Amino acid sequence: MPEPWAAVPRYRGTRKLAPLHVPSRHALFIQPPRAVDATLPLRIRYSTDAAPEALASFAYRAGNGSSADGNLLLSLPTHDGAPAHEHWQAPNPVTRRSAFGARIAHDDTLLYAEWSLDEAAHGGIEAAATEAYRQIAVLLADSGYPHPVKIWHYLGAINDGAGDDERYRRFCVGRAAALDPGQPLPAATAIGLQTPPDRLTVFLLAAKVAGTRIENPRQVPAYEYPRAYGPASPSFSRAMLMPWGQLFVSGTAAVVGYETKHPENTGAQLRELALNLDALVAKAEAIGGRQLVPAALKVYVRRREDLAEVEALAARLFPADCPRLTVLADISRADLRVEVEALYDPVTRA
Ligand code: 3EB
Repeated sequence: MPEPWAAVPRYRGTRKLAPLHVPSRHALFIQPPRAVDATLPLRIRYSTDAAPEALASFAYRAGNGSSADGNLLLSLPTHDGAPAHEHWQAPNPVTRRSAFGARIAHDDTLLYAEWSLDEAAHGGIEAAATEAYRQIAVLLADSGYPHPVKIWHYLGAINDGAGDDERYRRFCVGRAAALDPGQPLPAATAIGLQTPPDRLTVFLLAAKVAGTRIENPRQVPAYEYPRAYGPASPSFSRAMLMPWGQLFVSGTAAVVGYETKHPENTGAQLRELALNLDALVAKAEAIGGRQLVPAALKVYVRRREDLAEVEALAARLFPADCPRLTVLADISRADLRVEVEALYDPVTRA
């Protein structure tokens, strides 16, 4: 039996990216020339070394435990198995402290906060999510950075449990319980560590100024997903466009409308989510009036056996000069095999 995605036509090096209905604007040949503005409030870099001066740093490797170098360790193996670091760099000096139950770092524009909650000590994933969001609410109210830009959530065994007992769905219930109905929702990523349930890791990027929430014209807003996807719909917006022009894109998967597309075809899911990114970015460009280019992409792949395929396809779909990290991870919906989160920069005009 050929692998299911073997049926997907390959890109032949012609000017069209088969088999998308429209060629992805991420393809190299339609990228505008890159002009990176070093004064942007956040730059994301992937490297093999630590960066102690960064606003935030994450270490990616397999296994549990904490990172020896002060970075937050995320138990996500990289696509080639080599340890990797992600750095969020701010243009100005960073101040660090512990407050609101979190490790905090901030400069004049952005605040980063990081929580690690022991699930068992809080009475399970649902209660831990509620507690995390209570602490986030206090931080937003009292820190001087009142506007959430994006929130990341990492938990083990995310798809364990049947139906409404699935751990991701319980997480969504716990999160929703701590939010006021109608509250504007930030961008988000929710990802499963391929480890046993242990700690809920949450990190928050908050700003002094408010962004504009962007929804995807190809997707039903996640906070309006039908009941079949869980007792509480996922509380996030598809992207947040900041006044300085950067676009923070939520974890984006092959969800069209509210349904998963190509549940058996990893390559087709990656192509479909690239179309979702295209549509979302086009909407943000129309609203913001500035052209956007991808500045950092993180690719989450569920199945180890798909890593090589996804890496090869991602290399064709996304510009070669955009930093990209591919890691092995579980995705919040059991039938999703791949998800991409991204930061886009505004194109600076010469
Ligand atoms: C989706 O489109 C994919 O629960 O915070 C992506 C990003 C997803 C964030 C979240 C979930 C979350 O529904 C899943």
